[in-house]
Order: sequence, then C-alpha cells, then structure tokens
Amino acid sequence: LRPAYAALPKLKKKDVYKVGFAQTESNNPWRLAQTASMKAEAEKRGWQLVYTDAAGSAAKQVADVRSMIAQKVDVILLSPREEKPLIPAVMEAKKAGIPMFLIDRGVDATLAKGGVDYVAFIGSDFVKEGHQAAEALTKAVDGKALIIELQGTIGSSPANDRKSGFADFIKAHPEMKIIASQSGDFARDKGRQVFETLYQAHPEATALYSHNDEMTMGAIAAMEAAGKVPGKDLIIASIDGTKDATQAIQDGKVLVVVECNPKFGPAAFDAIVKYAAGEAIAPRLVNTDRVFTKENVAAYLPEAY
Ligand code: GYE
Repeated sequence: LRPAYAALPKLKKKDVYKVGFAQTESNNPWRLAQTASMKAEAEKRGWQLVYTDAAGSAAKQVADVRSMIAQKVDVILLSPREEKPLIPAVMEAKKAGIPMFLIDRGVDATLAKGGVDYVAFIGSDFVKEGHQAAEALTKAVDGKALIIELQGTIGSSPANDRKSGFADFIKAHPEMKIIASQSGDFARDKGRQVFETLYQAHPEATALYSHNDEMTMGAIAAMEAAGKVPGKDLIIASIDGTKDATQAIQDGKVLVVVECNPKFGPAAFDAIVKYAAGEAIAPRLVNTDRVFTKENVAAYLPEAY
C-alpha cells in the first residue's frame, strides 16, 4: 500500500454494515434509479442503509453527512452535489475515521484526493462523455452547427467536465460553434425555461448539446411549443439514458444519448467489501458507458429507467 493510502480510515470486516448514502436530490429519474439501486443492494446483502436526500442543497448535504458521522455509520457513500462545498464533509468523515466513497460526482481534486482523503471515486468519465456527444453531433451535421448548450448544475463535476470535454472535441472543427451556454441545473423544467430564453435570443441555432436527459426533455417541449421539429430543425446530443430521452431517439427527436449509468449499488457495495478485506482500490473506478443512437437504442429501451 502507498503511504497516503495507509492514512485512510480503516474498515473492519463485518457481515453486516451500516452504510450511509447521501443523495443530492431526487427530482429526476436518474437520481431515483440510483437510489433504488443502492436500496436494492443493501436489502440483498441484509445491510442497513442510512439514506438522506439533500433536496438540491449542498449545505443540507454537508449537514446530512455530519449526521451520518454522529450516527457512527461504518462507511459513507456520498454523491457530492458540487465540487467545492462538499469538501468539509469529505474532510470531517476522514477525521472521524469513517471511510468515504464518492459516488457519481467528484469533488475539487486540488482540495481532496482519492486514496488520500476519501477512498475512491466511482463513476463515469464525464470528459469522455462530452467528447462522445461532440463526436456524434459533429459527424451528423458534417462539422457545421450553431449550438445551444444547456449546462448541468453550476460547480458540479459532471457539468464542468461535460462542458470541457465537448469544447475540447469541437476545437478542431471551426464551424462547430457554441452560440449560447447556460445552466439548466440538470432539471427538466429549468432546462425548458432556459432553452426557451436562449432560443428566442438565438433563433439561428441548429443544434442542442444538453448535459443531461431531463434538460433535453424540457428543451424538446420548448422547441415543440415554438413550432420547431426536434431532430430536424435542431439536432440534439444528450447524456444519461433515461426512458424518455432514449424513446426520443427511437422517435427521431434525439440524435444521440451518451450513457451515464446510475445503477451504482453493486459496484459501491463490492468496493466496500474489497476495502474491508484490505485490497488496494484504485482512486478512480470508472464505469464503462455505452453510446445510444437510432442503430442500437431498441435493444436498450427495455432496461431504460
Ligand atoms: O447525469 C444527472 C444527474 O451526477 C452524473 O446528475 C450525475 C448527473 C446525471 O442529476 O442526470
């Protein structure tokens, strides 16, 4: 074991653990699928799950983690809403001797490190997701588009990295231009409102890049309300893999959905067992995600959430 790794809180081998899962919000199908996966896995193993929902507030999420520390859970699974405000929660868990795993979102890497301050991050490669969305879109529009971007929650790792991954890919394609970019907070109705405003200001837009499917569905509603045809007047690239957005691929409204799998239960609980057994855990455990288009979406639809 590396010396830094040795400084992490230890976890005793037990048959039954008390696991804290600090969820960030529950206002979309992705979050509900994630929570359901955690609960199912806890039930399957007969472990106790202490579940909290921060309802979209980083401050509440810090308080939720503090209450888990006070309840002396064995281990904490945290989905940090934003990269910086959750740093105190990470540091306090470490100080209290409770190992923590970051689930699906990361924290600022200059302030807290995997393998040092928390055990590991388990989740998707958001930069790659941005690349893949950009690649599919660029190909479909022959390298020429005026793009409206709907960003996720400001200060969250998926919003930061999906933005940079996409921007990095289109750099090499001078006629792929982002003409407007704003946050829709990963939420459907916010996405609808923000898209409506941006599209009114930029009626020349020919494409939408949205950081998640919920905002995409909101934007589609706004397009249709404006008498436009999604998939024709605007070509759409999205991320997640919800039932609604993948059905929209099938219906010809969405070009591509890059998968971001929310079903973390098995991987998170396996990592806990391995950690307790003293096995080395990589500081970043990256999910393998698929890319859904008209060609392969039909086979996926039955498992969509
Ligand atoms: O894409 C989004 C959710 O953190 C990766 O958060 C996750 C993102 C996911 O609200 O739909």
